[in-house]
Amino acid sequence: MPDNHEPAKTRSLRLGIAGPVGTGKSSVIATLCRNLAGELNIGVITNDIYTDEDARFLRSAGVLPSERIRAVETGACPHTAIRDDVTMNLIAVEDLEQDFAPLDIVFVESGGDNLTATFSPALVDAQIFVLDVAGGGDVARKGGPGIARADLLVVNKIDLAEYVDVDVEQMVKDATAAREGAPVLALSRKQEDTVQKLCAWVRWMHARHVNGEHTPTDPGPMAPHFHADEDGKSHFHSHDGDSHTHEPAREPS
Ligand SMILES: Nc1nc2c(ncn2[C@@H]2O[C@H](COP(=O)(O)OP(=O)(O)OP(=O)(O)O)[C@@H](O)[C@H]2O)c(=O)[nH]1
Ligand SMILES: [Mg+2]
Repeated sequence: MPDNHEPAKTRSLRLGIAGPVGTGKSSVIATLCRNLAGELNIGVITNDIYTDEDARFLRSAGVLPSERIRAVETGACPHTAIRDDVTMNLIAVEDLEQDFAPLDIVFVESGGDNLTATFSPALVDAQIFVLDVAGGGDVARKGGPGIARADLLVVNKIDLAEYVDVDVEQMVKDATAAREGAPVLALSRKQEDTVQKLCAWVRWMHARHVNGEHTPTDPGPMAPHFHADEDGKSHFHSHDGDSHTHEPAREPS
């Protein structure tokens, strides 16, 4: 008997882009959209604390129809919405997948945060962590969950390396050692060969996702850190396994 039900739609590859403030996350997404939108059906979710600045930047870049780029305003430290309670982001991703079905990839940009913020595997299937040479050549050696265990580590803005005295080859070598051989890509949006390598990695990850060959992995929780409340008081904050605890901060000595 013929089956009139619609065929099950394949869920998109949800690909997170994390990394410290200003390292080039939005630019990486713009570059990927510019290069891949002709072959893959793409949507984008951005995360900002108080604004939709990243979404507006991407819309103005004209790399995708603007309705495919949606902003989540987290209203709290960005890592909270990509790690502890991903509900806002999950709803945004699912709405986008439904409105533009079938999407191949949804890029989720994390708000710029500290070096250790990573996505929960409940939100994304794979994640790219973006560093840049301007943050210093030794950053890659310092490790942390995103640097060590993201699916891809990008060392961005290598066109600036000579101005900030960074040896890109050494930085990539250090990062590769910190990642025990997991992939590291030196990138500049001004160097086409590096852009093509980034696109090739994303195509490869998408194919693995479609073929059921990719298992999302958790890079691990971020390091304990301090937050300032609106009243100016700070509290200690840790993300250990499933628990998420706040304690009053110790007085500075
Ligand atoms: N020279 C150079 N500049 C770049 C490159 N990629 C990004 N930039 C610049 O770096 C700055 C920050 O880029 P964004 O893409 O906005 O960085 P971001 O990580 O999204 O920033 P936040 O969302 O604010 O954390 C911008 O001025 C970009 O033009 C690159 O490959 N080379
Ligand atoms: Mg951005």
